[in-house]
Amino acid sequence: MIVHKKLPNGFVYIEIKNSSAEAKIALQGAHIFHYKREGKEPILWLSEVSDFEVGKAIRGGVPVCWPWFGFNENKTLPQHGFARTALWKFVGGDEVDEKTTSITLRLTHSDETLKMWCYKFELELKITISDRLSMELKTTNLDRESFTITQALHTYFAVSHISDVAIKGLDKKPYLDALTWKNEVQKGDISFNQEVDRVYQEVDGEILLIDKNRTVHLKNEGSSSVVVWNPWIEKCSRMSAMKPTAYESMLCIESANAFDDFKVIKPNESHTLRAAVY
Ligand code: TA6
Repeated sequence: MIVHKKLPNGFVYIEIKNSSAEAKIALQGAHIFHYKREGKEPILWLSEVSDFEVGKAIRGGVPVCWPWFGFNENKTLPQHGFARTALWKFVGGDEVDEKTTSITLRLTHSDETLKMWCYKFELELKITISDRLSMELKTTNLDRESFTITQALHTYFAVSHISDVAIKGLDKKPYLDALTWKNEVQKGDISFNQEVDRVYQEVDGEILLIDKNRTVHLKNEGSSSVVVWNPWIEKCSRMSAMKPTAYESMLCIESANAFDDFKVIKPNESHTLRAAVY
C-alpha cells in the first residue's frame, strides 16, 4: 500500500505498509521519518517535538545531507546542504510482492539550487521497505563540468538508553574527532558517556548497534566513511526541535561520503550511496 497524505499546513508525505513493515516518508527532503517492522519497535528515532513544517528539517529519521556534509566552505550556506529541506518529486512506486514496496523520489537543479550550488544535477533516492530498510541515493551530473560532493544518510536510531548501547565494527578504524579536529584511531567498541561526533574513515564491513533487546545491522556501499554522533547533555539542550533529555534515546550512525571520502562526479556520470538497515 502506498498512500499520499497531506497535513493541514500543506506538508506532504507518503505512507507505505506491507506484510513485513511500515514507513512514512516526507516529500520534503525525501525524509524517511518512520520505519517499523511488523510486530517490532520502530528502528528510527523521531523527536517528539520535531517540526513538520514546510522549509524546516525534520529532527530524526533519515535526513539526506547533500551536496555537502557539514558546513560548506565559507559557512554561509545551510549546514548539511539544501536537499533535506527541498521539495522532491515522487517518481513512482512498485509493490514488488506482499512483503516489499519501493518508491523513488527525485530532486533536480532549479533556479534556487543553482544560486547556492552552480551545477546541474539529478538526485534520486530509491527507498525499499521490507524486513530491511534499503536506501539508494544516486547522484547524476547533468552539468558540463565535473563536480565534487560530500553527503550522508544521517540516520537517527532509537535506543533503549544511550548508556546501555555499543557500536561494533569500527575497531581500529581511523577517525576525525569533530569536537577536537584531531585524527584518532578507534580502540574496541564505541560506548557513550559524553558527546561524540566522529567521522570514521576506511570503513568497509557491517556495523552493529547492540542494544539491550535487539541488534541493528547497518551495511553501506559506495561509501567508506561513517559518522557517529550523540549530542549528550549540553549540546542537546541547545539543539533545535529536541527535548533536553532526547540524547538518552537516540544516536546517529551516518552512511557518508565525508571529508577524505568526497566524490568527484564527471559530466553524465553517477555515484550511488547505498545503505541497508536490518
Ligand atoms: O553528523 C553530526 C552533525 O554534523 C553534528 O555535528 C550535529 O550538530 C548534527 O549533525 C545535526 O546537525 P543539524 O544541522 O541537523 O542540527
